[in-house]
Amino acid sequence: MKIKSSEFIISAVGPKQYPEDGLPEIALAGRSNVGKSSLINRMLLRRNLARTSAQPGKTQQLNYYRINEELYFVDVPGYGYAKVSKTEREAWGRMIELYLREREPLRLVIQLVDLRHPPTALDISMYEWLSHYRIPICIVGTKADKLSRNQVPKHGKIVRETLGMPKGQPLVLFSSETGMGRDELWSIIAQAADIPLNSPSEPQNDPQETEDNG
Ligand SMILES: Nc1nc2c(ncn2[C@@H]2O[C@H](COP(=O)(O)OP(=O)(O)O)[C@@H](O)[C@H]2O)c(=O)[nH]1
Ligand SMILES: [Mg+2]
Repeated sequence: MKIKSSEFIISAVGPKQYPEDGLPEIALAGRSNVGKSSLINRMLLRRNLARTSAQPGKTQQLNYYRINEELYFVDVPGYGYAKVSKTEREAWGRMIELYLREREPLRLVIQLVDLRHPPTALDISMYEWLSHYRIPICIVGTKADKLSRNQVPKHGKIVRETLGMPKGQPLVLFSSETGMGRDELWSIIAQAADIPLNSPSEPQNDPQETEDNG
């Protein structure tokens, strides 16, 4: 995917603030600190567009980023953050639930899990919830660079088994440090959003950059 533009649009605290242009939306979900902001930055080749926060879970909004005037990334701040009140957490949960269940332009939820450890109980319930509502999911195992080369596929297998993922469902082994998994994830996103990997307005004059996804 050629990134021609990427910009932060809004931290939405409710549906009235969601964009109305109907562009496809790709949501990023996962517990605080799992690497959502880092993944957004790496996907967009931006160093600091999505702040990699030192204060996990502080943001309680849906953060919208628009890419190439073609799609949005929606950063859904982490679940499982202990330091907010129960009332806050419940209100937040309702907002996320509504967004995930009823947002018309939503095409895919990328659920991030930390590849170093088996998915947590919260990861599992999030996954089961999304599956229950038949929301398209792609699981991304983050921080793959922190594992040795031969640990990576082993841990991938544990993630698949722990979540009970069906065979055809994608699991992308990812690293925001090295860029591992980036091309694979873009290809999944482009397919879900129904946009070309290389925009048609962009002459494909460099055949070596064209991916073979066969
Ligand atoms: N080594 C490594 N560290 C990562 C990776 N992704 C995120 N981190 C680190 O994990 C911490 C939390 O990342 P962040 O993107 O803010 O997580 P978020 O809370 O889900 O948005 C930061 O210190 C990041 O630098 C990765 O792929 N590899
Ligand atoms: Mg973040």
